[in-house]
Amino acid sequence: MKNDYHFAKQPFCHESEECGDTGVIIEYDEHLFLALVDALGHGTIAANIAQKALTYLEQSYRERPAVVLENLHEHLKGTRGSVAAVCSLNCITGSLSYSGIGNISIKRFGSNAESFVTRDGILGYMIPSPVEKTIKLYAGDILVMHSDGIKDHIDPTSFPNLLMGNAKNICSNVMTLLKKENDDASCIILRYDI
Ligand SMILES: [Mn+2]
Repeated sequence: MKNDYHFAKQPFCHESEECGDTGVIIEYDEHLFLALVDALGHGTIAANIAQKALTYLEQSYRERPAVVLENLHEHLKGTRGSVAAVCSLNCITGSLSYSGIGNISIKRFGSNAESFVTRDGILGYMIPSPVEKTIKLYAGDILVMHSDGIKDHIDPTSFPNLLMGNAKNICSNVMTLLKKENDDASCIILRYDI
């Protein structure tokens, strides 16, 4: 088992500014927990919500994705709220469970190019019951999770080298080539291998 993953975030104005996007990747037993959060708005208030979410996620990585989102919703009540995507991967079998609330993307490239559907809502404010689905990743698949600060249409044919190289390279390509001008941006890349 050798997985390659990377997380990057960038505030929309200046490098030094606080970011309302955040993410975490935690490896445990034979599993990988990946979560991405985009707090509403930007600047200090959003960064504080993102930090609050991160603190929760760092303690909850063993839970199933839908449960994580339900609990994160409770945890963020009283704040402006956030959207989030959560994945849990069994690194041995390639079984990937995912759940998402709000405008945040989970995509797979490789054996099959597809975008996974998240449900509308704002964690901390109002959400439907999170739906959790499970798919299978195959060796060579690339999982891309990104906030809406990244252009939604990732077309590898317009950027032939976009998904080339290791996870860190891909993450850097996505942040450089697809970042929008007017929002915080974040991205998690996982290259699945067995
Ligand atoms: Mn955003």
